[in-house]
Amino acid sequence: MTQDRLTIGTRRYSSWSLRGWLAVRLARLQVEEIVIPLAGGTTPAVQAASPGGTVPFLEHAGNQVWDSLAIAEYCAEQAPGLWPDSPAARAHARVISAEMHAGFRDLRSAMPMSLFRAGAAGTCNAPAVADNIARIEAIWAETRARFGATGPYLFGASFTLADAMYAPVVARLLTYEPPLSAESAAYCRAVRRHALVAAWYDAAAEEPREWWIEKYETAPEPV
Ligand SMILES: N[C@@H](CCC(=O)N[C@@H](CS)C(=O)NCC(=O)O)C(=O)O
Repeated sequence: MTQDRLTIGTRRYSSWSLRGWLAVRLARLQVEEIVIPLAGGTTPAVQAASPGGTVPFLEHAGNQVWDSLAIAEYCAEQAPGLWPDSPAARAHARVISAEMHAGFRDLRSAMPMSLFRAGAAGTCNAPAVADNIARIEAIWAETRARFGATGPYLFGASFTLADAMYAPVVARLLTYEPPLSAESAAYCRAVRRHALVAAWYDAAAEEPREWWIEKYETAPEPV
């Protein structure tokens, strides 16, 4: 039987790891955390550690789960309540999480997650990225209008797996500071203030300097 553990990549950069880690922490799974410093391309240690060659990779109770959305679903089975309660809200949470997991490629490549990158604000105005951001803002606005009246998150007072899936998008928007509606900016602040997200940032700030990847720390060329 394997040890229960969650393998993740460098917290400053590993957006998919943040999603999986939030799900595992929301579900309160007792796992050892192993952090593999990412190389900024293919990371041999990640290839060796994970069946899918990527992180996050969860090993729990003899199960192996190597994809962030699958980890979210696994955690929801372990701790019911991580998706919204009503079937309509749950269906919506799942479809917007799936859209995030499969999409927004222009945003993801133009704005790599780098939590403390200096000089990044306002550097990316590419139309394809603006289109991705417009779609994300539309999703957030629709979701909050339909389901979010009770609190600051997508489905109200509870930080759900849908918020976990969008947390790295929030991190990118906070680093690159593109123009956002007041409502989107308020949602980003709420996510950043969540105790688990704050804990992730704090742990990322403590990572050794040797793990930094220069191309993600220097100011990006404006596009
Ligand atoms: N679809 C996967 C994508 C995971 C992914 O691409 N993770 C990156 C790190 S953020 C990775 O492991 N890259 C391979 C490497 O660094 O070698 C998921 O949702 O978990």
